[in-house]
Order: sequence, then C-alpha cells, then structure tokens
Amino acid sequence: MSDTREKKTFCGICESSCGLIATVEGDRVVSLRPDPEHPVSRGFACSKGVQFHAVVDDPDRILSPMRRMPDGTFQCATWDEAFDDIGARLRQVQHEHGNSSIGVLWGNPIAWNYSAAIVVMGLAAALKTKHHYSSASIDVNNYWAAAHVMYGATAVNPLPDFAATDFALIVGANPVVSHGSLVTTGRIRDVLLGIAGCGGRVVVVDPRRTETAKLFEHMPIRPGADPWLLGAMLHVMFDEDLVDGNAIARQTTGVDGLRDLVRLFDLHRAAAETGIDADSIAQLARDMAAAPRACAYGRCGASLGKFSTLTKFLLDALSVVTGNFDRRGGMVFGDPTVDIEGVAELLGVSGRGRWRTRVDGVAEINGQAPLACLAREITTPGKGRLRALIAMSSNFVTSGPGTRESGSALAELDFMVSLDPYITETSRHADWVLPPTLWLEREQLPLFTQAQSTVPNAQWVERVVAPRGDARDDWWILDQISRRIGVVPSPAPGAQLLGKLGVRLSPPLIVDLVMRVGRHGDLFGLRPGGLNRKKLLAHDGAIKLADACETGVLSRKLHTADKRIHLDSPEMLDETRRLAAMPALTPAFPLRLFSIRDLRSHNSWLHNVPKLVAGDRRCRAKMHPDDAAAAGVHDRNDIVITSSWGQIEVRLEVTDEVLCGTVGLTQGWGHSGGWRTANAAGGESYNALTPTDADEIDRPSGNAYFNGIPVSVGAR
Ligand SMILES: Nc1nc2c(c(=O)[nH]1)N[C@H]1C(S)=C(S)[C@@H](COP(=O)(O)OP(=O)(O)OC[C@H]3O[C@@H](n4cnc5c(=O)[nH]c(N)nc54)[C@H](O)[C@@H]3O)O[C@H]1N2
Ligand SMILES: Nc1nc2c(c(=O)[nH]1)N[C@H]1C(S)=C(S)[C@@H](COP(=O)(O)OP(=O)(O)OC[C@H]3O[C@@H](n4cnc5c(=O)[nH]c(N)nc54)[C@H](O)[C@@H]3O)O[C@H]1N2
Ligand code: SF4
Ligand SMILES: [Mo]
Repeated sequence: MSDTREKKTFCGICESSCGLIATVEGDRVVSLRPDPEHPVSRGFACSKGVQFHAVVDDPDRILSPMRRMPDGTFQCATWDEAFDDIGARLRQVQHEHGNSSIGVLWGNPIAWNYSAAIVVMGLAAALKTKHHYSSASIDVNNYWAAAHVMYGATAVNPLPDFAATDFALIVGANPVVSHGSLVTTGRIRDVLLGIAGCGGRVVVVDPRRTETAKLFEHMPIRPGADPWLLGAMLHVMFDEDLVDGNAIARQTTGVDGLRDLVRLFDLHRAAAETGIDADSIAQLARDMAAAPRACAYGRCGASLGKFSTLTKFLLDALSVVTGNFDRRGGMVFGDPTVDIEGVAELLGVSGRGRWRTRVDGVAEINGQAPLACLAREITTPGKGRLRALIAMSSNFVTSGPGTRESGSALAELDFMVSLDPYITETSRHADWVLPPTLWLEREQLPLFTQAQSTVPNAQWVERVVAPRGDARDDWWILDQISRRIGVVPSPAPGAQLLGKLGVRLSPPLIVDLVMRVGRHGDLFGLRPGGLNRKKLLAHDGAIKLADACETGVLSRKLHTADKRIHLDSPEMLDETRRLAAMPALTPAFPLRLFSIRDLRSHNSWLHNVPKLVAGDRRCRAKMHPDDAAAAGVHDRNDIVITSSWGQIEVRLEVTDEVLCGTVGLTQGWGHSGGWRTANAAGGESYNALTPTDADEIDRPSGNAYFNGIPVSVGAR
C-alpha cells in the first residue's frame, strides 16, 4: 500500500521499555515488531508489546467522554459537556469543603506518560491536598523509604549491574516474566543467563519455582520471611569478618549500629522462619561475600510484605558491606538525560514524614498518603474528608488492597472523574470517565525508565498515530480540569502567580529545559553535541550514551549531609524488634498467600485483548500436593480461600512448584467493567483478601501488605 510507513518507538507497558518498530497504514498501526537497533532491548519485545495495537483498536475502549447515568450505565458526551459539568461539580466541592477535600490518584501507566506525570503531581501540589494517592504505595514505597534512611533522599535508586556481576542474589522477583522492575536491563533473561554462562551464580529466593528460578539456583522461602534471611546473612558476614572494612570506612557511617541490629537475626530462628536451613543461609552469606562482584536485588516479593522497608534496607546493606556499592558488577547508579531525582528534591516533591494522614495518622512519603488509607478517608466524617477524586490510570479497586472496601467507599464520594481507556472496576464508580490517548498516540519520553537503565540512553518520540475518536492526552485533560477549578498544576513557587498572568509552561517545554541544562544537555547551544527535545524527536530510535553506568559517583548521588551511606537506623532497629515479636501462624490460617504475575498480563489490565487471554490463561491458585491433600481440595476444582479480611473462590492448580505451606495466587483478575473479554475471563480479585488496616501495612513506607497473608483453604 502506498501510505504504509514505519516508525520507531518504544513500548509503554512495562519497565523494559523495549524499542519497537511500528508499521502504519493510513491512520492505523498494523503491526509492531522489536527494534534490533535499540541499544538496551537489542531486538527483544514480548507478546504484549507487539500486540498493543489491539488495545488501541479495542472495540471496548472508550473514545469519548462518558457520563454515568443514575442506573450505572454510561452515555457518550462531548468534551465541552464533560468539562462544564466536571468544573461545576468540583467548584461546588471546593466552595463547600475547600481544596483539601479534593483528591488526586494515579496508577502504574503514568510511568510511560511523562507529560501527565508532571501535570498530575503539579495538580496535587497546587491543591495542597493531603489526598494524593498512587500506585507507589502498592508497589515501590519501601524502596523510597529505605533510600531515605540510607541515602538521605527518597528518589535514590541503586541498580543491580547484572551485566557485569559474578553473583546475583534475586529476592522476590521474577524478571523472566516481569522483564525487570526498578531496573531497566534489556533482554534481562539473556543478561542473567550470561552471568551463569561466565561461571557466575544467580540465586533466586522465591516461594515458587518460577520461570526465573527454573533457569538458575532456586532457594525456596516462606512468604514474608525475607528479612530473616537477609538479616541472618549480614549477621554471619559480621561474625565471620567477611565484610569489606575498606569500603565500609570509605562509603558509610554507623556500621556499629548495623552490626548491633543484625545480631537480632539469630541464625536458628532465621532458619525456622524462612524454612531454609542455617547452614545454607551461612553458606549463601559466605558465597556472596567471596564473590569478586556481587549484587542483591529484590522486587515485588520483597516489596509487598509486612516489613518491606526493612527488607530493602537489609538487601542494600548486603551490597554495601561486601564492598559492592557504586562498583561495576555491584550496585550502580543511572545516568538520566533528565534529572528527575534532582528536580523532585529541588521542588520539595520528595521527602518523608512531613505530615500524617487525617484518619490513621500514617506518615506521608513523597507528598502522598498510602492507598490503603483511601477508603477510610472517604467514609470517615470530619474536616478534610475526601469528597471528590480525580483519578488517572488507576484500577486500584482490583490492584490495591481491600477490593470490596474500596469499591463501596468510592460509591460514597460526592464526585469522581476517572481518566481511563476502559470502564474498569474502579472507573465504573466515576461520574465521568474520560478517554486518554494510549502511548502509541502521544509523544513519549521514557523519563522514568531511562533514569534506571543500566545502559544510559536517550529517546524521545513523536506519536506513532493520531488518537482514536475523541481521545486526548492525559496531561491536556488534567490541565483543562485544573483551569476549571482555578489552579495551575505545578509545585513550582511562582507558578500560580505566572498562571494569573496567563503563563503556563507545557510539559514538553519544562522537560526540554531540564534536559538542556542537565549533564547531557546542549546548554542552549553552548555544548555542541548535547541533547534537546528537537534533536531527539528528529532521531529515529534511541541513542546510546554509554555502554554502562559510570561508577565513582556515590558522593554525587547521596543526599546525606555527610555524603555517606547511613547504616545506623533507630527506625530499622524498631522494625527488627517488631518483626521478632510477630506471632506465629494460627491453626485458623495455616498457609501463607503470595502473588503471581502472568506473562501476558500487566497487573489488572490487558485482559481484554483476546490473543493475550487465549488458551487457559485464567485466574488460579497454586498449592503443593501435601497442602491440597491436608485441605481436602483437588486439582482443577474451585476452592475457597479465606483470610482475616475476605474470602474468594478460585480455580486450583496442584503443583509442587510452590513451597509447602504456601498458596500462590494470580493478581489482577476478577473483572466487572465495560471490558467484555476481561469480564468473561472470570476469576476473583486477589486483593479481596488483603488488608487496608493502617497497622498491617509496612510502617516506614505505607507500602501495602500483599505477600505472606495468613489464609486457610477449603473445598467449595
Ligand atoms: N496482590 C497484589 N496486588 C498488586 C501487586 C501484587 O504483586 N500483588 N502489584 C502491585 C503493583 S506492582 C502495581 S504497579 C499495581 C498496579 O495497579 P494500578 O496502578 O491500579 O495499575 P493497573 O492495575 O495496571 O491498571 C492500570 C489502569 O490504567 C489504565 N490505563 C492504561 N493506559 C493508560 C493511559 O495511557 N492513560 C490512562 N489515563 N489510563 C491508562 C488501564 O485501563 C487500567 O485501568 O498493582 C499492585 N497490586
Ligand atoms: N508479564 C508481566 N510483567 C510485568 C507485570 C505483569 O503484571 N505481568 N507487572 C509489572 C509491574 S507493575 C511490576 S512492579 C513488575 C514486578 O516485577 P517482579 O517483582 O519481578 O515480578 P513478580 O512476578 O511480582 O515477582 C515477584 C516474585 O516474588 C515472589 N514472592 C511473593 N512473595 C514473596 C515473599 O514474601 N518473598 C520472596 N522472596 N518472594 C516472594 C513471587 O513468587 C514472584 O515470583 O513487573 C512488571 N512486569
Ligand atoms: S517486555 Fe515490557 S516493554 Fe518490552 S515489549 Fe513486553 S511489555 Fe513492552
Ligand atoms: Mo508495579
């Protein structure tokens, strides 16, 4: 066909951000394939990425503003009708209860939506509302809290340098399926195989013999017991003097405090808690310390337990005390073209514990309150009660804790607007659902994933196709809403004043400015060869800036006043004592529940693409044959799973792939929205079983508690 053309872009689904080549015919993307020249993904893309045009053309996608009718159905409207009504309803809440009663909520897809990220954070800051919620508190807040403790700022994220390591300790992550998170290493499966191929080791600590564990050394562990393993490893390292004294003296302060803290991790108690024998724990510690170059990495399995900040603190401490920090093959630091970390610090966006939530008194992190607290902020009367919610790219009813509680709380709001391509379990509660462009339809810059890439690179791409129907960029929609309520969505001092004078900087302009004055920027022409937006947009594909991250950058990356890593933390000591005092499992709930991600899902969405849910891809629980026999349940039958917080019925798969005493359950299923294929896929929401109680979530970070939940199982 004459109007067939190809365009390079990158995938905006997961943190791998793989380079793609789109074939476009007319105004449609007809195929997507991996970009072999992309410096990070090097010709890799998964089935989700290459299917994404099916989402763009999904018949269930909403393509105009949708107004909820009294009977719960939705009707199409124009943008003018939508903004007029949204403006009036929000102004009424503003007038009656003030800006502090308006909430802002965003979810995971924001990570590939730099322009919306800037505007939504700006909106929350400009409203000066404490009702700022996000998927960070069901995902990554333990990273940010541990960084605040150790490195003096929440945004510091040391990256495991898998490409050059001899020993990778992987705790609660399944990169062969997830393709990596909080680190962007293209072709991560091949990179990990490369470690083993060169005589190195990859040890996977996981309650399930996962797709990753099958390829490497698997060390099964009871869900929630990770701090016991990591603390005991550190204990052994100090006891046997396996630590790197020079590195500790050079990079850290407070090592005596850490040594005292890890003494609380008795090796025999650790063995009993983890299910890993004491000799194996001690040997693992010795092996990691003896490896020429080692790194310790943990993700959702290590981030969504009850003590997740302590877990991340201990994980990083392992790399630090073995002399593997800021070093090739150990933990390194990204070299982004846009210094989001620095800008967030400068504008006061990052931080922790500066205020507490109204109902539960939980500490904020990065200006946000935990999602676990949201329902109570709606249902509990009093000044500052949450009355209106502006939600974007979040399906937290399914993905956040307390599915049933969240759903019924949303129904009590005075007003809700949701920016989402689908009517989901969450957006169906909104008075308005507004249609956003998807990533193939908007200008894209992988702001977040470039910052965490182990191969520094730059890419900024034009939209591949024009938006379908009436879809508009999220940032533009949010800006229009902001205008209707008289705020300039920006945390910058002076922005409100400039706004009154009619000056509003667009997200591309803001980011271009920050890039141009950054380390890789063109300094407005003063640095020939430097980068700017125009240049990157004109470049087809991504530009490699270096083969690997630079090392010797620690003092530049640390935000502690003394420019050292802080190993002594009274807060972590308290957490350790609290962990040690945790009661054992009771006979009422003898099993521990943990989450499973599917290869062709992305959290709670992509279940509406028929090709991605083909075959037997469904919600299911996995149990060990011994546990199934004890509970009197059978393979491929429906079972009832009960926790202190809820009960669900799901299909069972009996398999010795999971550790005895545990139940693995797929997350993100149980749909009830306008996505017909997803609804038909059945299943129930994992998070109907998870707690929202403030004293159940991770105390230092407010991160949700999803893994290690005590449950019982019975026949239906
Ligand atoms: N039990 C359990 N629960 C978990 C987890 C777990 O491991 N176990 N993992 C957690 C993690 S890590 C995360 S990140 C969260 C994710 O939870 P959420 O942040 O709620 O994200 P998703 O469930 O992926 O839902 C994304 C929503 O955004 C919409 N969307 C997609 N693209 C766009 C876009 O461009 N613009 C707009 N406006 N909307 C868009 C989709 O239709 C969908 O409704 O779930 C968490 N929940
Ligand atoms: N295919 C696919 N890819 C995805 C996603 C998806 O839904 N599907 N989601 C994306 C998102 S938002 C994220 S944040 C990343 C997550 O990236 P990962 O964290 O790498 O992915 P998970 O599959 O959640 O891996 C967590 C592992 O922890 C194990 N686990 C559970 N509880 C425990 C525990 O208490 N201790 C230990 N040691 N292990 C435990 C689980 O068995 C699982 O194998 O994946 C991203 N990529
Ligand atoms: S691995 Fe992630 S970024 Fe790459 S194609 Fe798949 S979904 Fe997209
Ligand atoms: Mo996530």
